[in-house]
Amino acid sequence: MSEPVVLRSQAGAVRSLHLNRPEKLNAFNDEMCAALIAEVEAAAADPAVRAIVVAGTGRGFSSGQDLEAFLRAGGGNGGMSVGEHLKSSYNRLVTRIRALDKPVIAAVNGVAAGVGLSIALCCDVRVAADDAVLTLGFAKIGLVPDGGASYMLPLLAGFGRGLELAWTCDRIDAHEALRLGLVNRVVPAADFAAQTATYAARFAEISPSALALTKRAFNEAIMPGFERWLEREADFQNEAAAGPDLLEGVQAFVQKRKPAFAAR
Ligand code: LHQ
Repeated sequence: MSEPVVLRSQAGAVRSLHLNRPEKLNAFNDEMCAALIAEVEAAAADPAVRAIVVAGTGRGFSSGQDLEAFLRAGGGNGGMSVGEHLKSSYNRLVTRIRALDKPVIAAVNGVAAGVGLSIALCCDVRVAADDAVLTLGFAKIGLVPDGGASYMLPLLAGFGRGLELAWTCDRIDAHEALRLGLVNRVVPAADFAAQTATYAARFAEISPSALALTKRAFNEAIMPGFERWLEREADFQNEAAAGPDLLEGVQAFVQKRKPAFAAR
């Protein structure tokens, strides 16, 4: 039997969910996204869980959408538009994470790219290994940041710095991510699991009602339009995906070459 694409473990009141497609740096296919949503729902409903950690197995947190699977599916997902695909997968996941009354901690153990980074940014707090690398990656395949990234990037890093990262897709290291406010703390890679466990355990000791109501207050104060924005973001992505650059960008990635985007 093949390994589950999301591994679940529990230590005290902390539930850890590990994305588990390490050979692809935990790139998301439909199965992994659905499994993560189901695990988040299960953790939400379980009274023994007071904090949730999302991490990756191997050297990646997640490299975003599985671009080979995307290409194999003919540049779409079972006949769905890219926007419909977003709404039925990543947007459901990040909406649930934001609405959850328990803290969700992204443990960025390694490279985080594309919608993998979006998901980390939509979690409540982020801890990164000192050898982690973050990159948006969307513009390299002719897309706009999705999965809530176009909302969270300016919120966390500021407008100019967020836009620069979204456009250039520069790879930034964990210390730069800390400086920009994209992660809360950086810990040595060699001690990542232990320090993440200690960090997460702190949240599991806080009054559950204080945690939940504070999260709701921050959500309502700063991001009341988040869900509506996800719909709009998916519209922008549909518009981007309608042009030729997405296919050129994805083919260039698979063929390990630089994309050539025509002027228009
Ligand atoms: C991968 C991937 C990957 C498949 C590495 N897929 N195999 C929404 C709606 C619709 C359409 C599309 O997308 C979206 C949302 C998105 O997430 S769009 C953005 C998708 N992600 C990216 O564009 C990132 C692509 N990957 C990269 O830029 C690099 O691989 C990163 C920066 C993540 C890591 O670089 P390296 O550390 O140098 O590793 P690598 O490039 O050598 O990757 C290792 C292997 O993983 C390699 O396979 P191979 O067989 O050659 O060893 C890659 O092909 C594979 N891989 N990301 N997203």
